[in-house]
Amino acid sequence: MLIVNPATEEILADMELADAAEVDRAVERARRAYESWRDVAPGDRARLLRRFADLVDQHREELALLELTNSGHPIGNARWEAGAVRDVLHFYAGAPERNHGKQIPVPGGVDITFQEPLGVVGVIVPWNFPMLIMSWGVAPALAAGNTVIVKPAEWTPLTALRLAELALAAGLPEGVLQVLPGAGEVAGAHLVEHPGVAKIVFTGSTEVGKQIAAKAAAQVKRITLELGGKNANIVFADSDLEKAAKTAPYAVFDNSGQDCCARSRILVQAEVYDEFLERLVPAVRNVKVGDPLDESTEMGPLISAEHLDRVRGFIDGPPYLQGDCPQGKGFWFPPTVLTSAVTDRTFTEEIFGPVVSVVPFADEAEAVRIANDTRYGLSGSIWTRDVGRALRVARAVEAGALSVNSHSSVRHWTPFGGFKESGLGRELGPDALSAFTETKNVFISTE
Ligand code: TXE
Repeated sequence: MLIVNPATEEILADMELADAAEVDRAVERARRAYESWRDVAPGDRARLLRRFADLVDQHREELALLELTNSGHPIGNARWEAGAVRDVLHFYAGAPERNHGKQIPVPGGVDITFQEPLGVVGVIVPWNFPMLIMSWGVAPALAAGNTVIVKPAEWTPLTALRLAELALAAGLPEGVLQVLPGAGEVAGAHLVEHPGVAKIVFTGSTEVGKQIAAKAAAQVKRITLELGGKNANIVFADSDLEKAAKTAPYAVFDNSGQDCCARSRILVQAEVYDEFLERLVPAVRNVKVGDPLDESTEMGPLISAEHLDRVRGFIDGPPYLQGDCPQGKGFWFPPTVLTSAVTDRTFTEEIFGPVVSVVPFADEAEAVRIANDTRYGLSGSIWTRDVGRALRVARAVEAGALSVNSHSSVRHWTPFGGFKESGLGRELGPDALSAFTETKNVFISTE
């Protein structure tokens, strides 16, 4: 399969895709590696993960440029992502030595629990944040004593392959972390169905997530799912309107809108609706779209020609506002603002492109009703100066990661994941380890 730079359409590599037999061999290697990796002393496992993190840090610029070339991310974003991969590895490097069980008082003996690793974990990664999302599954899985097979997205395998090389160079034993480029329906599906794989971590579309959940259920296989989003950015009349309008474009056009946390529905209280739109226009026009290598670029291209067609297909009338983007080679789409009705497809479906819809609402109850009127429930923002309202709305919105007077969704210290059809389970934060371990209870009689 040809791997293409989405900003230039230059061919970067011709990648061989793994077939089912190759997945079988990788699972066999991972199972063998698991036999010794699970028994590596926690302090030694921690040291290896720290060394891996240090190598990522030393290769930060190289990884950033590779991600930029393969995914079209602006250089500033790509550098941040490489730094975030390092931070996630460091954070979970602290976990093996703190992965304690409990001693529970019971009559007639002593009762203790152990946090046992699961075995081989399959991590199926999307193309929107290839190395970052890979690290969210890999770091806690390895820390807990599992071995991992990563199946990167077809279009974006390059940083994943480089990270696997760095892991080996850091001293992780052969077979502990493997990366297998392959097609979703072939290598991905085979990993999900393989009885030797104990758990699947999947980030991608809700449709594929449902198929994976159904197949995993047949084997009672453990799963964590991070799926789509159609997130609300709720702006109340009492908010700092200038800040809300200035930051709103970045909350959706960042990574060209290819972000499950994109705040692609802006809900504005009716009395400030016109004023908000007036302030939004220059903010959108100011978004710098272009060459990802240019240090001042804020938005790059879409990932592929196919995805560009999909995003274009959503726009069937004149938009309220459209910014500029490069013409010619590359998969470019301009920042686009729509004033949709709440029933429009653009307001209800995840576009996964730089398209945002703005609608008015009358009061708090209506804002919550519109925000929740979706099958998704991943993230959202609430802009208000009223603390009581901020908390009331945050509690009422059915989503897993909310921010008040901010658009921040992902921090490696805190849990991340979705309500409803946005997913199952949580990644990141201190509790992620429990998603990669099984609790074992042992009772020892003293009688
Ligand atoms: O995702 P897929 P696609 C949403 C977004 C986007 C749409 C389609 O709306 O426009 O999904 O993107 C692997 N068994 N998100 O088609 O197909 C695949 O190879 C096992 C949201 O790229 O879900 C890739 O590695 N694996 C999202 C990964 O699944 C399978 C991120 C994701 O691909 C498989 C990406 C199968 N049957 C897209 N079929 C987010 N939550 O951030 C595919 N795959």
